[in-house]
Amino acid sequence: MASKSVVLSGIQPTGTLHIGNYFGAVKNYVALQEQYECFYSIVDYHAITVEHDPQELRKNTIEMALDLLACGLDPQKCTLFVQSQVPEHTELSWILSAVASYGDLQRMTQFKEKGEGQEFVSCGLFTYPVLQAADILIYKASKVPVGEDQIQHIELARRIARRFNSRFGETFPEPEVLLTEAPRVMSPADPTRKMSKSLGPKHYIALTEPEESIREKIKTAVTDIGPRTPEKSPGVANLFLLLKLTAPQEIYEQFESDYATGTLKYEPLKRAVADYLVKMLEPIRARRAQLKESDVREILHEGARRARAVARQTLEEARERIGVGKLLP
Ligand code: AQP
Repeated sequence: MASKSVVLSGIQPTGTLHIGNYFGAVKNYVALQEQYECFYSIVDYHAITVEHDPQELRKNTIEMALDLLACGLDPQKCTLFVQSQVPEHTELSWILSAVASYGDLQRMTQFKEKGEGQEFVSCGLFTYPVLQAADILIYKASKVPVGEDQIQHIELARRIARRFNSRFGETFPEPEVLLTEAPRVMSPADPTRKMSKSLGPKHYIALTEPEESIREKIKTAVTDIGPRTPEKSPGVANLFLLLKLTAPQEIYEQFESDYATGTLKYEPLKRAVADYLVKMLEPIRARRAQLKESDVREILHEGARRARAVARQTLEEARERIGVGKLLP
């Protein structure tokens, strides 16, 4: 029997999951575990490339696992683990840094955005995409479910794999990006920018956010700034996207038709978006409330054990290929 294709994705424990992360990536994680060999990593070593609080990081790592399990990750169907528990990632990252181009890293927009205006920019923030390539390639993953903002990093991982393979022999598959129908959910407060935690609380809606706060953020979401045009403004398009993702199709179509005929009022649109979003989040919150932290720690421990068994083999192969294998037979 042919073995299943491997899927890998990572998520940073930098706070709570927001609906951008959910619709852009995590929803896909849940669907893919039914079909593929999936490795999902809470990438704590990525989170230390910007200033962080060690206590918060420890807490957020467990919180992120709780969020992911509440969203529907099933430890019987996928391997969920914390990146730093599989130190093979960082060793492979060093090996890959020898075939990663400095020029390519300089072109990474996320590095430019996160480093811009900062007094101190760490070397880790610059080399972060190489560790990300190692996260993927160490499982020989061929599919990577991510949001649109990560496409450039996955393309870099492909180039790194290609260069390694051409210098040292075929070792890594070139991973491809898997996008959802919502690869870029925008901020309600500034719909020209992606929903993101680092912009501040107005700019994201957390999965665990209280209902009133969700309703308030949708109610005050930016819509049209100028006169209404046939093409939706970014804010209106974002509200329609959220409605499409959460409401029954006929409801969505009704609002679309009202928009097309120029009869749409934003107030009922926003009310519908908030209602369906709150409804969609209910089972996730309910599952999260049932989860026990001690069980989650066990799941992560077992996940790291399984991930390590695979990662160790690939690392050994890469070491052999570059000429730093075992000294004794
Ligand atoms: N707005 C988004 N729309 C769609 N997908 C998104 N992702 C992030 N934001 C959006 C996807 O979520 C996954 C996890 O991303 P991450 O671990 O890189 O989280 P993040 O980028 O730190 O989340 P934030 O809130 O967006 O953080 P900052 O503010 O630091 O940039 C990835 O697959 C990502 O593409």
